[in-house]
Amino acid sequence: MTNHWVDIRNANVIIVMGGNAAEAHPCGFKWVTEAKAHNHAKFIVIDPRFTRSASVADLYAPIRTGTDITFLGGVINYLLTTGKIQHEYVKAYTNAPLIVNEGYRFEDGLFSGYDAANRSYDRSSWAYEMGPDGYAKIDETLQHPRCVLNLMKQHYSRYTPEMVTNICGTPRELFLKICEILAGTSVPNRTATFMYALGWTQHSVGSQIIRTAALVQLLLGNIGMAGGGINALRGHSNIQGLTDLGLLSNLLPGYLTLPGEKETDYQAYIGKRTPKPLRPNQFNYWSNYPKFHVSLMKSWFGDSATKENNWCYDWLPKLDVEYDIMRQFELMGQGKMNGYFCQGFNPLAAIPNKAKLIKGLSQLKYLVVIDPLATETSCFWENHGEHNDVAPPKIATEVIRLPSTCFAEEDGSLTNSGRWLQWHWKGAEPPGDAKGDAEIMAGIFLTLRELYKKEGGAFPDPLLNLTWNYKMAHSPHPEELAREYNGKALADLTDPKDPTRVIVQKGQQLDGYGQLKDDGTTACGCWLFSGSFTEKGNMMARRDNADPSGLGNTPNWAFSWPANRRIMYNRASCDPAGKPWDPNRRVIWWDGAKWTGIDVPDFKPDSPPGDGMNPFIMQPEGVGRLFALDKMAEGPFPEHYEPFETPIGTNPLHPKVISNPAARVFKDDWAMFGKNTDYPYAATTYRLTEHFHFWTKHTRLAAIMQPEQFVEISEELAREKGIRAGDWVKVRSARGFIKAKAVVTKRIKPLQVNGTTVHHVGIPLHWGFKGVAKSGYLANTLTPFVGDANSQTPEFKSFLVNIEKA
Ligand SMILES: Nc1nc2c(c(=O)[nH]1)N[C@H]1C(S)=C(S)[C@@H](COP(=O)(O)OP(=O)(O)OC[C@H]3O[C@@H](n4cnc5c(=O)[nH]c(N)nc54)[C@H](O)[C@@H]3O)O[C@H]1N2
Ligand SMILES: Nc1nc2c(c(=O)[nH]1)N[C@H]1C(S)=C(S)[C@@H](COP(=O)(O)OP(=O)(O)OC[C@H]3O[C@@H](n4cnc5c(=O)[nH]c(N)nc54)[C@H](O)[C@@H]3O)O[C@H]1N2
Ligand SMILES: [Mo]
Repeated sequence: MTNHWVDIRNANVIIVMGGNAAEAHPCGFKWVTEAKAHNHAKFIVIDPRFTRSASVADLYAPIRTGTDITFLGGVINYLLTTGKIQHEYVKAYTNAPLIVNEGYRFEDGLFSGYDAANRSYDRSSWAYEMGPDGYAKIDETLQHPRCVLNLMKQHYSRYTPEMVTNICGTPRELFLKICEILAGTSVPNRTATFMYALGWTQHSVGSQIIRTAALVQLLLGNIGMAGGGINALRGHSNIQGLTDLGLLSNLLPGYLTLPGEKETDYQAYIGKRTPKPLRPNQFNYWSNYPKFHVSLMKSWFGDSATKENNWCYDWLPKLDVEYDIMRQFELMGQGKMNGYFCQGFNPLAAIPNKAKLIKGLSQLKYLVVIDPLATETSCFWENHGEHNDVAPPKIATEVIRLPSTCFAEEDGSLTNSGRWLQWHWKGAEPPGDAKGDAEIMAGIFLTLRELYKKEGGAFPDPLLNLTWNYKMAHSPHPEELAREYNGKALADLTDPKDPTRVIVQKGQQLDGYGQLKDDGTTACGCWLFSGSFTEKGNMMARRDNADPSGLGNTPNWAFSWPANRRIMYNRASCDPAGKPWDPNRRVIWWDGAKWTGIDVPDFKPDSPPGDGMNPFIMQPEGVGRLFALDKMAEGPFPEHYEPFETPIGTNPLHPKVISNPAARVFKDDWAMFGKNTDYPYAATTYRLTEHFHFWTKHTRLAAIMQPEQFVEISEELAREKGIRAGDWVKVRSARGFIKAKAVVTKRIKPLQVNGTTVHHVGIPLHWGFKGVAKSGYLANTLTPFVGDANSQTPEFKSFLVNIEKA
């Protein structure tokens, strides 16, 4: 979230689109109710299904799955053609006036630079036109035909209300009504917030859907404002913490990135990640990259990391490709992977195309599962009749199960969607032989290190030199780990303005990442978390809910990364002169000498208004990007592409380019996509409040509340197919089938799309063959093996099925 949960209360308009917060985030959803009660906020839900969120909305609009870029592109077109944007904000705080390179083109669904053979783009023409002074060119009058605003107008002129209705199936009047309500927040003293989750991310164009919403928010001047922002509602209680700590294959902690295999030169690696400013006098935050990186390496490798050995740069793995979860299973299937560790992860249930997953797991030599429960993954080799029809004697994989605690059985911090690190305390002792995850990992590490010491082996250096200074080597305490993430001084640190004054003594915890150095005198395991465990103690354990501003930002409750900042990009909540756009939403302001306010300024604290410094300091040009330059795989402006399995079989905007031309598909998976002639219905998978994924079916009470697998269809489709409520139905895709009970509902309606009727089939995802609930099929028996071109998040939300009475 750019903002945070409590801040939703400050919004005038709330859009839940691509999510179902009432069901999947029932606790946080209370802030929507508060906004309605105290702020008379208008609450809008846009979803293929009339959800529990929709049931309390002021306005509900249906939409066909996978078409949100068209809807939001239509909103952009409405805002630009009616002029209902926050003009001063757009001109000063976005790249609207910057001029784009002459070589940039968009034609017939493709941007310039497309390489069909590799399904990827040469992105070099998606750039600014540079002036002789080395800075990007700008036209403050917004007249230049190639300034971003004019290219954007041209790009979205195709997204007319007629096109929106034709592609999304949303009735025209409803669409226009939503445009009008959103446009009402283009004035400085009204804001809208977008709350989204998987209904946006789980598409082959997921990242671009989110970007389209960000464009709407920038045009409306809603980023940086209390009650505004783009708010990703995260899933597992600590999934935000997972990405913050770099547990994706291409990341290091704090969103630093692993080198690629060609990046053998340390200086070149650092140089590439420390971009030069694109506008005069712009401060670029990533100029701090070397400080973060060197401090990370000092944290990991201590005295072994020296300037002379480039802080052990050669010890970092170098990536040939990204090892996302789909690639991992692709490699398993090709027999290129020997062993696999699953910690708190049940991929057989969670990843698309079950048949492909079973094939992969069956080819492993060994599989280690670290989990409190007997999951489907750990039991993939068991025969469960129609629900898991495998032949155990043919599977040679050795499966090792290590029983772990669950989060409630240990101390630690959870980072919520609003970026708050909140400390929690153990609620119960672990049962039986279960051990905490840290203890299990420590055990594996210490044993491996011992083996390397005794027997040697290829490349032992990083293992033998890893810092491991815990009181109990076999079981690091969560507080010890948290202190490492915060970071400490390795030498006395002095005040840059007065070198005789020591501000942090050698060995002490740092106050925040502002104190990090690139000379080896600081260690820090994750710069974003610096400030969370200082000499004053555990900031994550703070529980003071005082709210002096009345805007709900409670600065002494837990710790919010970065730097305890509650609203990101908050410099943009003030006009260029440093005065808050809205006197009732004063977040920060310029007091004549410095930036101050009720939040930690997201800006250089002493940089006065008018000195050329722009508010989005994470970008080298300092402004919000309407045009993304080379950052996205499929283009600098979001464009509508159909799901890989489309119920209309064409793309009405450009029939020659139907689906995302830059999405990765493995060779054998092309043949596994279904056509609308065989599988005519649009399917989508989702959650129910009563279950959490695939593990609450192991608890009796949850199993009683939702005992049995079902799918949802409209009354119209039921009639067409002769299906009655409660009938057993068979749902088939090109990858397999499931059987479930039919729920026939008014909450799903057929939509008129591009001259045909599109029916949706709704598939809750919680069932499987382990646990105490009635055994069922894994929903991911049906889903296709393709993901978002940038994040590789699978397309779980839009695929094709057929349905018949079983
Ligand atoms: N009770 C419970 N809560 C949970 C979870 C759980 O399993 N159970 N899981 C947690 C996790 S890990 C996550 S990631 C979150 C997920 O939170 P959500 O994303 O809110 O959950 P979903 O139910 O997967 O999907 C949300 C909605 O997206 C809609 N949708 C599908 N396709 C589209 C589309 O193309 N456009 C639009 N506009 N909407 C679409 C679906 O109809 C559905 O109502 O929930 C978390 N909370
Ligand atoms: N079709 C379809 N598929 C989906 C989705 C969808 O919307 N549609 N959503 C996707 C999403 S967003 C998600 S997040 C995934 C979820 O997929 P998973 O994360 O694989 O699902 P969970 O059942 O939450 O699995 C977590 C496992 O962690 C274990 N666990 C709990 N606490 C601890 C602990 O402290 N330590 C350890 N070691 N284990 C613990 C649980 O017992 C459980 O088995 O599913 C994805 N798959
Ligand atoms: Mo998730």
